[in-house]
Amino acid sequence: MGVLNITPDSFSDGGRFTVVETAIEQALSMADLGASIIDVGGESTRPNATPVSSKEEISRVVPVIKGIRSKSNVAISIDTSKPDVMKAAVDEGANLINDVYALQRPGALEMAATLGVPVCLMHMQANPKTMQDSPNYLNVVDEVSSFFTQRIAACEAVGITRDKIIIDPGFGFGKTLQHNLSLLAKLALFKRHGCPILAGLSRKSMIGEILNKRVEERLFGSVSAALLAVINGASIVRVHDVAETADALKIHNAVQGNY
Ligand code: 7PM
Repeated sequence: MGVLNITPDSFSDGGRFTVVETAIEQALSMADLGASIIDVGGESTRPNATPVSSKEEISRVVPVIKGIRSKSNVAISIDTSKPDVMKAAVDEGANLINDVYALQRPGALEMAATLGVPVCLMHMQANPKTMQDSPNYLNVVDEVSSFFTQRIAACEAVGITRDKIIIDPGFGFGKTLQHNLSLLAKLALFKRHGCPILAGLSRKSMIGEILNKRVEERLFGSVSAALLAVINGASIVRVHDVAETADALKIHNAVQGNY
């Protein structure tokens, strides 16, 4: 899964046409380099990011989803927590809902059920503003696992069957470095839920902390972490550096007998 952020600040220019055209090109390039899913997001999850209305979020993502869909059959994931953004995106051809709130915002669960596409349920402690203030768990693996049990049950209660659910421990979302390392080390335990596991580690501060490197220096750490996640049971890795990660995973696949 390749990350595509469509926030005006994520492109140097800022003119709408340029933003949309650049985003579409970037998506097609990631697909070309080996991404099978493009994760399109119109609102930043950054702690101090200004909140975006659903109207604004739709106006950012819809032209990009339209453009990708008109030129490619690559799977598109919509990174949102808002029901009306989910609908607008799926109506334009998005194939998956990626929600860092795990469908806990009002109306999200029902909308996802109505739209009938697969969903990614990510674990987060607290919210993006406060999550890194004082992450606290008795046992992070157990607590994240019971969260999945609860959210999968909530999904099933509205008719989202388990075969449409992907689970994600939410690296960096209300977790210290030690919490993140425990989750990565024990990732295989989440297989008991019977859902594919998604892992997003790309360029995250846990890698920066271990290596003492700035975000633009985290490529090798990110590729290593993605490979480890796959070895430990992840089916999908959410990454910025598609070509480099694809190389690492091709080596893994070859060793697994798929060369
Ligand atoms: C600030 C904070 C900027 C967090 C960017 C981020 C994930 C995700 C993100 C993830 C799933 C980032 C994150 N991370 N969706 N969206 N899993 N499912 O580093 O780990 O990309 S945003």
